[in-house]
Amino acid sequence: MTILRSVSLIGAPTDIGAGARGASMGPEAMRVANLAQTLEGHGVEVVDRGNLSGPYNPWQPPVNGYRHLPEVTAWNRAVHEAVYAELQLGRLPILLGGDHCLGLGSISAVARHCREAGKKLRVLWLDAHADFNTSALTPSGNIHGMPVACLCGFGPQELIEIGGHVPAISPKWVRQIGIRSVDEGEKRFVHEQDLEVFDMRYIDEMGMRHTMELALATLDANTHLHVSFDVDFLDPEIAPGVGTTIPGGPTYREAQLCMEMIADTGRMASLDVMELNPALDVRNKTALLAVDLIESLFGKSTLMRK
Ligand code: B3U
Ligand code: MN
Ligand code: MN
Repeated sequence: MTILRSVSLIGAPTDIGAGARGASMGPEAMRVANLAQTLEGHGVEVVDRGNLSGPYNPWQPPVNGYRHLPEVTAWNRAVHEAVYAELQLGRLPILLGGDHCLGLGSISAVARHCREAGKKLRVLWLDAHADFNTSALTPSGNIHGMPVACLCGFGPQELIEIGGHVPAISPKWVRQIGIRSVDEGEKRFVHEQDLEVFDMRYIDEMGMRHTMELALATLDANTHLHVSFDVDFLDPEIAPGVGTTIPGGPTYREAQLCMEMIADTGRMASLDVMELNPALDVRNKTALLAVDLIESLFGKSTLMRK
């Protein structure tokens, strides 16, 4: 397998784009759940870069359709630089969120790296939500509901240009999996932009195996695979520690298979673990589950495979 085996953990302790407080404690909960030690147990070299810093959360209502836009911009700039620096070193960055607005900083860095290295990019967006809102469509103003739209060039100037190239990515490069909560206007926009969405209805009918076969089709040796894992992707029965629980998500077995099939490609070269909210968790079980699933992403499976 050609998985990059040198990993850098980057903590981004903020809930600046979220609708509930607490995702700012996500990075520490992942460390307490032994993420680094667990990966080392699988032969992965791990360096923990510690936490980024940025503005505190002023908890204000939306201004022109956005909550905390200047603060969101500052955090995403920090994330962009940190993720880009690790990619330049040939390492695999794992961004520990933090809310999902930071997927913008992370994926814009990955896209910049791919542009410069002449690589193709595939983004797997594992989430209950499409995160494809704009200021005109959002019901909340929370920017964690907008990162995919911003990456595709639909958003405020200061956010869409973070990676220097607008748009950072094309909707064609994205596959969304596990989606089950999309706002009305957002739904129309997803169709308009032709985002490829494997929602829960699709997974129910076709199964996780077929879903992942399609989502991972046409990867080649020159493809950088980025996984953006919003922990609310998982069913809340197994993962209560997130700000917006949406019932009817993937079970433990479905989530494991999803991660194992990603690992089998050998192409994953960057990862976000977002929206973990320890304030809403039960004895850190959601963080422990996330670590368990990340182990599978790095190639652990029940039986040895060749
Ligand atoms: N779509 C809603 C809710 C939401 C999106 N992402 C999360 N929640 N975590 C919104 O506010 O944009
Ligand atoms: Mn999300
Ligand atoms: Mn979500």
